[in-house]
Amino acid sequence: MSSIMQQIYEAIQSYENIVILRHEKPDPDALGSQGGLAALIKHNEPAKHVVMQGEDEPGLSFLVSMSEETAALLEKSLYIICDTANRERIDGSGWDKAGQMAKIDHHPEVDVYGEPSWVDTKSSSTCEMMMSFALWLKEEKAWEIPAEAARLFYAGIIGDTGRFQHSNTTPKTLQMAAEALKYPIDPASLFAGFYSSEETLVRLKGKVLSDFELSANGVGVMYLTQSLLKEYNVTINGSSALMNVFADVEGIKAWVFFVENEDGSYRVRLRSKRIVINELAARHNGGGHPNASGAKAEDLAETKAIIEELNSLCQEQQT
Ligand SMILES: [Mn+2]
Repeated sequence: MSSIMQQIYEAIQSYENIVILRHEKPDPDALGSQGGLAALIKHNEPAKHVVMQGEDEPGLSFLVSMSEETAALLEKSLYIICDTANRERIDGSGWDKAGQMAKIDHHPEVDVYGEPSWVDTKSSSTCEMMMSFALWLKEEKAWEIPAEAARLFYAGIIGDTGRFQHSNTTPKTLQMAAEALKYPIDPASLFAGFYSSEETLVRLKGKVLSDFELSANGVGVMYLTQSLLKEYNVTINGSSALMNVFADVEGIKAWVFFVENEDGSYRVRLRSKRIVINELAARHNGGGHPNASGAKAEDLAETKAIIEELNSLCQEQQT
């Protein structure tokens, strides 16, 4: 059997119409793998009709924009799905009617789909896989790597490794990033796009860092009241960017933001390092992941109850 890269190459060769999709609420790895692969194919196979589909992500518009045109002739199209573990999360339509559907991803395989399916959970990011695919195409098929593809693959690697800080960073990750950097991609402008924020948000961040409370059990608490949000001119949605600003304080196990709604109730944003918090969230009209959940509190009394429950969870687990 030929290598997985050869199989994906052959799939690309077999179709004139290629639609590239990724998961909903895209992050830099999703957009980078989608946009970079599109740039790579367009550059080397200019006769092919390549379409990127999905909702645009306003905060990441400096990376790539989706195609204006829609896909034609679904049954004669190859769909390539990037960075998406399960079909439920695919952002875009028509893939269920595609002539062929391929998967390229690094998440644990919760939903087996795609022919061929290239899943490498040891890769930091789908973009790391894409960069190695690009190098293989260069070596084996004499393809060129356009700078735009290298820029987008680099962006995805940065995104999923947190600038090479997370434990998913391997020697291969750094090698692929180094290969991308051989092209004129201006990483400084990428960093500016990722990490610059509005002044109002930076000022509120200062307020949060000075005012959050940390209990002896390792529970961090911050209230964002209506008056505070108005004073700092930050919206409820905008304030979600502050979720992790004190997550690195020594001794913290879980943390919560109570964001006051206009009617005096609260949005509850919960995070934890290890303890499981989604059951607590479910008891307060919410839910989510074991370490990242959301809930609702009717009033101040319910926020106090949540703080107490979090403290007992953290006290139970003294690790
Ligand atoms: Mn990813």
